[in-house]
Formats: sequence, structure tokens, C-alpha cells
Amino acid sequence: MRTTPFGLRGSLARPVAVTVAELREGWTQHQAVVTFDCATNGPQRHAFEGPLLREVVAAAGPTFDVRRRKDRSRYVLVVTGDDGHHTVLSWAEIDADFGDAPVLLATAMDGHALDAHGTQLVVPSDRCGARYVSAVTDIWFGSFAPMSPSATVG
Ligand SMILES: Nc1nc2c(c(=O)[nH]1)N[C@H]1C(S)=C(S)[C@@H](COP(=O)(O)O)O[C@H]1N2
Ligand SMILES: [Mo]
Repeated sequence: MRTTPFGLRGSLARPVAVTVAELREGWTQHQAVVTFDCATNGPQRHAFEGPLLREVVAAAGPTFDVRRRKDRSRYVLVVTGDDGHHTVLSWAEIDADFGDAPVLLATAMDGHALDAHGTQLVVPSDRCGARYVSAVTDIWFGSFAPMSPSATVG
């Protein structure tokens, strides 16, 4: 069980450690009732509550040029759980100008507070459960350059 905060790091002006209590108090809470499927456990239905991931990351000061959509479209997030399970989202999936997915960092599941367990990533648009990372320990935000740039970017 986790009582420690998760780290929010990467290309951010203000990298921070954030507790579930801070997620609850610092941002508007959104609700999502979701059904996701798992190859081994079958379908699951849960009610989650928590802030939008994009609002929590925005508060940490992403270093992209917020006025330029092409710049924003190059960023990704890597979300890691305490067992090492990790998954990737693109910033564009959750950016209101692109996919606008209401991805949450849950503070409660089915009415039970997640303070002791740690926050859980909630991806309501996913049909598969794999990205519902629980007991989150780290979120990394940043971008990659293509390994062998073959064209001028800009
Ligand atoms: N930290 C962590 N979160 C995780 C996983 C995991 O292995 N570790 N498995 C994912 C998968 S594959 C599914 S289907 C959902 C639900 O898994 P559960 O039935 O074990 O709760 O949790 C997701 N979140
Ligand atoms: Mo799964």
C-alpha cells in the first residue's frame, strides 16, 4: 500500500511530488463510470473520481509552446505503477484541441479513497484495461526526437 506521493517529472518548469490528497484538493473532481475488458479477468465496471490528467500536468508547467499545436502534438506521458507496469499516452490524446479524452488520475474508486493505494490512471476511451495503471509512482512528460531525422521539422 502506498502513502507516498507520485513523482511528476520531465519537460516541466515545476516538477513535483503529488499525493492523492493534493489531487483531491487542488483540482476539480470529475466522475467516470467505465467498463474495461481484460484478457485474463474479463470485463470490469468501476466508478472513478479525480482530476483530469491534463490539468495536473498543465499546473506543472509543460515546456512546450502552448500556442503551437504542432509543438504540443510531439509530447508523450509515461505512467508507471509500483510493480513496474508502465504505459504511454500521447499528450494529443488528452489535449482538448486533439483527442480531448477525459483521462483522470483517480482519487477514489467505487466510493473508496485511494490515498493508501495510490492514484490510478483512468482512460475511459480505452476498451482494454491495460492502461488503467494502479498505484502510480511516476509520471514522465516529454518528447522524443526521431532517431534519424530525414526531414526538417518546424
Ligand atoms: N500497477 C498495475 N496496474 C495495472 C496492471 C498491472 O499489472 N499493474 N494491470 C492492468 C490491466 S492488464 C488491467 S485489465 C487492469 C485491471 O486489472 P485487475 O483485474 O488486476 O485489477 O489493471 C491494469 N492496471
Ligand atoms: Mo488486463
